[in-house]
Amino acid sequence: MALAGNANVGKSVIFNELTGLHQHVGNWPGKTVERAEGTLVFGDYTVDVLDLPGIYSLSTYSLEELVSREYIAVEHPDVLVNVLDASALERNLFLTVQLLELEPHMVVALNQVDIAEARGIEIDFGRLGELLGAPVIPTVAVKGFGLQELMGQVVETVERDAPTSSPLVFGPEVEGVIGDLTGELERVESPYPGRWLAIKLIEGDEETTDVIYSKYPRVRGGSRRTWVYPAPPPPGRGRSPQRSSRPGPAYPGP
Ligand SMILES: Nc1nc2c(ncn2[C@@H]2O[C@H](COP(=O)(O)OP(=O)(O)OP(=O)(O)O)[C@@H](O)[C@H]2O)c(=O)[nH]1
Ligand SMILES: [Mg+2]
Repeated sequence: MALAGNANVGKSVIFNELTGLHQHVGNWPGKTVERAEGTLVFGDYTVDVLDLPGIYSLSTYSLEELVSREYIAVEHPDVLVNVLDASALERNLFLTVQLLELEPHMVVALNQVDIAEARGIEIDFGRLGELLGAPVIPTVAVKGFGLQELMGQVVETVERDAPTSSPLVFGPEVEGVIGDLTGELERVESPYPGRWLAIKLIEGDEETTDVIYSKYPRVRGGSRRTWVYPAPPPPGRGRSPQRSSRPGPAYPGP
């Protein structure tokens, strides 16, 4: 299983609580990003746990984002545990929606519910789980609260071979464009879901447009409408210097 989420949500506390001394910390191959892996025994299972770097989106503005999205798309962890800060749900769910687009087997750890409660925030986690199409387990990692339940849900997800979580559905106009593009992308060999590639092309995601248009110019030429607008970087977030001088991707890219 892999732990993914924003920075400071409690991923490493959960990782440490689960794996204790059975850890190995190194770097991702060829990258300056830390890779922490560990194991725990839960019931009949020995579970490998990977603590992914804290990220806010799955664009490729940082090495951390690139490492995370390639890992999830290419290595397909049996279960992706998305750790959320319950006291800042709206901000945290921005990443959740993007993770769902990679169509993983997802379980949500709704962490820091103690802080949320102290601020008077009540979350209907059952309803949240229904809306996301993924089980949501409330946790207070620093007290170890909810972690047994979390692991129970992780194991259950594997045992019943649960269907992968589904991406959220956009409005009809956007869905129409995604549908057209996904059709064009059918022949594209990629570890990423076709729908994900379509969304990234619409967003003007640099990594995806570079790879797809150089290898498959037909996708650009064959489409009935023009829908790829070069997306400017979000304000204050230029491309990181690390990113432009990074060695080739560990994976072949989309
Ligand atoms: N009150 C409270 N504090 C928590 C909880 N979980 C984690 N924390 C605190 O939140 C802070 C961040 O926890 P980390 O585990 O380092 O967060 P992280 O997600 O690994 O952060 P990055 O490695 O930067 O991505 C620490 O000070 C923890 O003690 C929780 O459930 N309740
Ligand atoms: Mg951490």
